[in-house]
Amino acid sequence: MASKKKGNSKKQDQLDDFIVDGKDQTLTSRQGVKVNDTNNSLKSGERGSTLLEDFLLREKITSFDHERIPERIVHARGSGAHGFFELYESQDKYTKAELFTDTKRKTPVFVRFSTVAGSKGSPDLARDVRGFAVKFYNEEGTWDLVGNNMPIFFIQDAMKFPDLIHAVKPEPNNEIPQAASAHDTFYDFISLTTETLHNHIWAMSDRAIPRSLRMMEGFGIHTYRLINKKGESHFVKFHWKPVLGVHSVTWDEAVRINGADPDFHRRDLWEAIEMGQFPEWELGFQIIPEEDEHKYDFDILDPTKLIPEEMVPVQIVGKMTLNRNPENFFAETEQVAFLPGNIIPGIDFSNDPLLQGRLFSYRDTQLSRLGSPNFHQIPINKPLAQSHHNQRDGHMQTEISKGQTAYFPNTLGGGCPHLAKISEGAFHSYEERIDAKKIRSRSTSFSDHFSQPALFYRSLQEWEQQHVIDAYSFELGKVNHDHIKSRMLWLIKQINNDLAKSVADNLGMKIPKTIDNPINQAIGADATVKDFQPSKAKNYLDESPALSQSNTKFESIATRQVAVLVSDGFSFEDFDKVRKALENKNAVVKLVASHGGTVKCDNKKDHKVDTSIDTTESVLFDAIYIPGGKKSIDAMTKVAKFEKFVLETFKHCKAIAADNEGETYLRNTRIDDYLDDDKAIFINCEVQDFIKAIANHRNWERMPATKSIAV
Ligand code: HDE
Repeated sequence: MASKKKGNSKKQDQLDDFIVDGKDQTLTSRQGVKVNDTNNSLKSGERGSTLLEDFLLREKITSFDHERIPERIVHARGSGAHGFFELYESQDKYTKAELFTDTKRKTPVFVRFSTVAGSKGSPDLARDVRGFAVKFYNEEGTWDLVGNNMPIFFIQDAMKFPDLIHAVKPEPNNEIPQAASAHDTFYDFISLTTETLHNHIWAMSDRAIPRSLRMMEGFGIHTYRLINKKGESHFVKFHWKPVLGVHSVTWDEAVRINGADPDFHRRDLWEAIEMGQFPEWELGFQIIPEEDEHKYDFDILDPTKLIPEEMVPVQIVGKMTLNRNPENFFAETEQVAFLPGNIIPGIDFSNDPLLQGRLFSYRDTQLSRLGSPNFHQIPINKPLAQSHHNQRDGHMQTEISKGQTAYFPNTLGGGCPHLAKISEGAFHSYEERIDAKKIRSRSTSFSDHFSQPALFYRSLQEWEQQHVIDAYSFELGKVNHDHIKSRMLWLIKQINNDLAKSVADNLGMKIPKTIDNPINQAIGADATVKDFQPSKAKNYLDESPALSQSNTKFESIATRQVAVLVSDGFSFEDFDKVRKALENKNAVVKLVASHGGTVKCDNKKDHKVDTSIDTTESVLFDAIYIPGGKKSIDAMTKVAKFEKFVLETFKHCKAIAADNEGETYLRNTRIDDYLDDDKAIFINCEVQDFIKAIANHRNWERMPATKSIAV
C-alpha cells in the first residue's frame, strides 16, 4: 500500500489505498506464494512436455489471455488525468450543488479526452470531434459532465446514434478506413441527414485537429438545468475555456504527426503535467431563465444548435487544473466509466431528446465493457460519497455488505439504509409540468438545419475558411460515388455559395441545381418534408466572433516546443541567449542535431542532444531557431533533412529565427524570397519578437506563399 501524502485530495487518498507497488518486493503468485522461476515452465525432464500441474504457468497465461476488455464502441482512443476544480464565486442564486456554492472546496476531478471514431490504438491527430469528459468527485455524490470539444452534436435524437456511428466507423465489408470520416458511408449518411450539417462543418474546421488537448474548448452541449435551494430552475449550457487559448495544427501537419508520433496528444498532456505546467480550463455558464425558453429563433432543447455567446454571455465561475498523471493507464483511463446520468442535487436534465437517450446508453455500455453492475466499485469510479443501498452480488463484488437485509422497507435492519429528506440533501427531480401526447416525431422547432452552419462559416477568418474549403475538398475527394458528392455540394451551397463553389472546383464537379431525393428521409416517413427545407434558415446574427479561433488567447508560450537546429561548432552565445529567454517563459527548448549523443558548441563544450534530426520531424515543434557558427552551418548544409525541417516549418506558418551564420543557412533555402517581409521570421532580431510570434501560434498571412513551397 502506498503511504498517504500531505496535500492529497480525499479522492487521491482513496485511490492510494488501492495502489500496489512492486518496488523492493519479492515476486509472488496471485495467492502470495513466493516464486523463484518465472522463465521456465514445469516439464517432464529438460526436453520433455509441459505438465498440466504447472499452476504458475497456467495462472500467468490465463491472466494474459484475459488482459483485454472490449474497447469503447465510440471514444475508444483516450487520455486521462487527475486534477481539481475550484469555484471563484458562489453561484447559489442558480444552484444548490455544493461544488458551485462552496468557494473553499477543491473538488477532485478525473478527465478523459478522446477521439470518437478510431480504435484504441488509432493516431491522435485524426480529423474528429474530441470527447471532453469530466468526473467530479463530490462529497454529495459523483457528477459526470460528459461533453465534447464542439458545442453541438450531429443528430437531434438518440434514436439516430447507431446510424451515425455505423456510417462513420470503418465500412463493415473491409474495415476501411481507420479513424477517418473521409469515406462513402459517412457522406451517404450526412448527405441524407441535414441535421448533421452544423456539427459536420465544425468537424471540417480546425477545431477537429487541435494542437493540444490542453488547447481546446469543452462543451456540455445539451441544455441542462440548475436548481437552487428554493427549487427554482434556470437552463444552463456548460463551457470549458482553456487558459492557453484554442489552437490547432494544419491538416498537412496532422497527417505527418500521425506518422511521426501517433501519441502526440497523449504525450503532450502527459509531459506538460510531468513538467509542472498544469493544464487549466475555466468553467463558464450560459444561463437562460425559464421564461426565455422560447425566446430564440432556435430551440434550446435542440443539441444541434449553440447559443451564440454574443446573445447569452458565458459567465466564468471557476477553474479546473489537471495536476497528476494516472498511475496505471488501464486501471484508471481505460476503466473510468462516465455516465451522463451521474447527477447531483442542484443540477438536472432538460428534455433534450439526445440527452435523454444518453441516460440509458452509458450504464448499459459499461455493463458489457466492464463486465458487471459493480463497475462503480472500481477505484477510479468509486464515489467519494459513502454509498449504502440494497443492490447486491454480481460479478466481481468487492464490497462485503453486512447484515440480514437487502430490501426496503425493513425492520430487521433497523429500517436502514433509510431515506433522506430533500432538506437533508436528497436528490429531487425538477417538477416540470408535462401535459402532452405520446408521439414519435420531430418538433418543427428543430427544423432549421442551415442557419447555424452558415453563421459558423461567416464568423471565420479567411484563413479558417480556407481550411474548411480544403477539408471538404479532401474528405469528398475520398468519396467514390458521384451522387453522394453531388448531394453534398448542393447542401454545402445552402450553407454558403462561395464555399460550395470552391469545393466543387477542387473536386472538378458542378454543383447540381437540385437533388433527387427529398431531404430528410431521416426525419420520418410521414414528416412534413417542407418544414425541413433550407428555406427555413434564419439570419439572427451577422457574425459570432466567439466562434473564430482568431479571437482566442495568444499570450503564452508555456510548453511550446522549439527546435534548435545545430551541428558541431554552433555558436554558444547565440544559443544561450535564445534558450534562456524561451525557457524563462516556460517554453521547451530542444537541441536537434545532425547526430545523436552530444554536440560541441564553438567553446568546445559538449551539449546533450535531445534528438538527432533523423529521429524527429518538424511537425512535432512549434518553432525553430538556428544559431550561428560557420562550422555548424556548413555541416547542416550537407544534411538534407535540415532543409526539409525549415521548409515544412515555413509551410506550416510557424515562427523561425536565425542569428549570424544561421541567416546564410536560411538564404540558401527556397524560402529566401520571403525572409525579409514575413512577420514571423526573425534574423538577428530581439528574442522578444520571436517569443511574441510563437505566442501568436501561426503567421496565417504567410499561407498564400506556402502554396509554392512543396515539401
Ligand atoms: Fe456518447 N457514448 N453517446 N456522446 N460519449 C459513449 O459510453 C452515446 C454523445 C461522449 O471518455 C459510450 O462509456 C449515445 C453526445 C464522450 O469514457 C456510449 C449518444 C456527447 C464519451 C455512448 C451519445 C457524447 C462518450 C461509449 C446519443 C457530447 C467518452 C463508451 C444519444 C455531449 C467518455 C462509453 C469516456 C462515450 C453513447 C451522444 C460524448 C456507447 C447513445 C451528444 C466524451 O455509451
